[in-house]
Amino acid sequence: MPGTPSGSEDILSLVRVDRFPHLWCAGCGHGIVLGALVRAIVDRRLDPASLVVVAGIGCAARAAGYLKLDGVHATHGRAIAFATGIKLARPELKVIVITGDGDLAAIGGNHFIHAARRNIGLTVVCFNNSIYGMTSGQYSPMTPRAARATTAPYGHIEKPFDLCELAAACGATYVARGGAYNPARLTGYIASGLDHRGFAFIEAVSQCPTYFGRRNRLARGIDLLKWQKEAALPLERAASLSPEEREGRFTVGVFRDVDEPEYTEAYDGVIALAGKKGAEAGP
Ligand SMILES: Cc1ncc(C[n+]2csc(CCOP(=O)(O)OP(=O)(O)O)c2C)c(N)n1
Repeated sequence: MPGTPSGSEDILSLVRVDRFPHLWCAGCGHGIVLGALVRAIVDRRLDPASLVVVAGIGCAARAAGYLKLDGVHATHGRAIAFATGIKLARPELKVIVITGDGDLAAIGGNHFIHAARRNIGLTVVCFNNSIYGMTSGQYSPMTPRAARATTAPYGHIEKPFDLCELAAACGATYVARGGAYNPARLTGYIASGLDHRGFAFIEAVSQCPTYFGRRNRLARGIDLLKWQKEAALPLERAASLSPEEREGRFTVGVFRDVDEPEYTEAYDGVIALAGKKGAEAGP
């Protein structure tokens, strides 16, 4: 039953423990986010045979390889494109996309905005560690202004995206942000995303002590988790604060949750109509 506390046996049945030790560095947040995803699947008692996981390239994307589910480890930035094809061919499946902030918002940005606009039924979980972890710490579209990165040794001069505002503005119908600092809340957001029939986007703030933390005086995973906990601002509270008071913080909560026509359902309608027209026209 949804909401029932789940046993570790259910959780382990979804994890390829034989592939451990995993490749993530000590203190990395990606394992916590993966744990939240697994708990959400168990919580909703989803049949593993009804799930497909699609990942791009990066430390985040490697999470898909630790799941005992059918899946595709796709090319960099193209997870949503592969997932769109799978969903169109097999709309009855739940298609989960695992992606990093670079994979999703840099090279994959075009796929992201258009999938959100189409409201196609995918559950996209972005592990946002504000950096390209896998390739040794280049800045990403999510690196905060003034933060240091391998490619911004004097401080980053660009303003990052707000991925949740972007997803919602493009048309995503479920949008939420949580973080590794609060795995229970994050699990709830992912579970709601899995329940949702349209495009669900969950941003999971994660941490990279190795490349982001060390360059920004937050060298240990615990330092970054403490920073997340202090910087997280519930949406309801954020509304009453000035831009100055919100500076350096990030909002958490559910940004959007609405029911709108889902793409593959609408596409089925086109197939039915085309079949009828074809039959009327005769051979
Ligand atoms: C076409 C292409 N360009 C660049 C790369 C190199 N590359 C691999 S992973 C990656 C960035 C991954 O960053 P992110 O998605 O934020 O994930 P993280 O490793 O931080 O979890 C890049 C640029 C690649 N594999 N393919």
